[in-house]
Order: sequence, then C-alpha cells, then structure tokens
Amino acid sequence: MIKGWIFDLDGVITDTAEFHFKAWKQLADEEGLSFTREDNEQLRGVSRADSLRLLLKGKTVTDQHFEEMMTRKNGYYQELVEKMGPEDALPGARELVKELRSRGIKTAIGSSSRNAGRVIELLQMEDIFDTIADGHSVANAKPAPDLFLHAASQLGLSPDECVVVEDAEAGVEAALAGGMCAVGIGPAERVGKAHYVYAETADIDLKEVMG
Ligand code: B16
Ligand code: MG
Repeated sequence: MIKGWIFDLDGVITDTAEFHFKAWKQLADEEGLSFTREDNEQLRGVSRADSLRLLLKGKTVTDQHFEEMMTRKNGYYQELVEKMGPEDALPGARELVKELRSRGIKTAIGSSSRNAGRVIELLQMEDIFDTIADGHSVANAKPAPDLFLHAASQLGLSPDECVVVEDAEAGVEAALAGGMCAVGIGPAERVGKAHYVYAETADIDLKEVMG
C-alpha cells in the first residue's frame, strides 16, 4: 500500500534547469570551456561534482581548482535562485502535494541539489513536505538509490510503500534500484523505464498511480 510520495525538485516541483544552465555557462565561458543547452540536458538530476566532471570533458585540474569552480558556479546559481517566488512552482505541483496530504499520504523532497531547502523556502512550500532529502543527505548521488531510501526512512516508510516522481533518467534508475514505484516526468526516451510516464507534473493521474 502506498503511504508516501517522494518528489524530485528540479523538473518536477519547479524548473531551476535554466538557472543551472546560466550559472554553468558563465563558469564555462570564464574557463574557456564549451557548454551548450544540449550539454545542460545531460546534467539533469546529476550532482554538482559529477556535472563539473562532465563539463570538463576529461580535462584535468587540481582538486583546489575543482572545488573553486564548484563554489563559483554555485554562487552564480544562488544569485539567480534568490529571485524565485511561490509563482515559480510548476503547474499543478503545489495542488498535487496538497491533495496527497489531504489523503493522509506523507510527502518528501528527494533532490540532488544542495540548494533544495532554500528553493523550497522561496517557493513557500516548506509546510507541505514532511522532510527534505537533498545533496547533503547521502554520499552516493543518483542513480544510486541512497537518497530516496534516506527519504523513505525519514518518512518512517519502507521503499515499497513509496512513489518517487522524477524527471531524470538517473533519478528513475535510482527509484527502481530502491524498489520504489517510479513516476517519470518527460519524454519516454528519458524516463520510459518508470512505471508511469507523464509529460508534465500537472498530468499525473492519481487514480492511475494509487489504484
Ligand atoms: P546543486 P534535482 C539537480 O536537482 C539538478 O537537476 C542538477 O542539474 C544539479 O546539478 C543538481 O541538482 C545539484 O544541484 O548544485 O544545487 O547542489 O533534479 O535532483 O532536484
Ligand atoms: Mg530533476
């Protein structure tokens, strides 16, 4: 029986991908690295460190330079994020979470982002999630199931009692590896391995997923 829903943040609850793109692009320009919108698509749901590794395309840098670049990118990202407000929740997201809670379902965020807490605060959604599992919560990033398993345990639920909503291939893989029901948001080429696939968060059919 489903007792909890765990939501990815970027691409499911809000769309911060454009901010990540602008921040990585600024860093890439400063470092003389090529970075396109297509490259940015590969970073969906990918942790900050893994994203930088992809951006560097095999170029070797010192640990210190690597850390400095991550900090710099995050500074650009945080500047952009601070302009967010409640209106930046994706259509249907707030309503869906509220509807689940009215049915006694527990709700969590399961995001790779270390900025997830601040984004949820800016969206004014902190009251509608029981817990936030983010980039600080576990060592192994998606596609490892660790983040979602952590979120489930924070909710006091077993994995098979949880639904995970994800827009990234790595996130769907993480949910499946954790033994959870996966709802994919986006094209089948990206999230087709999920149990249920919808184009957008607003399209999720609760009756279909909950039975
Ligand atoms: P940060 P999600 C992910 O969020 C983003 O999709 C991904 O592009 C980003 O690199 C990652 O968070 C880490 O974010 O740099 O803020 O820690 O989709 O898992 O909610
Ligand atoms: Mg995502």
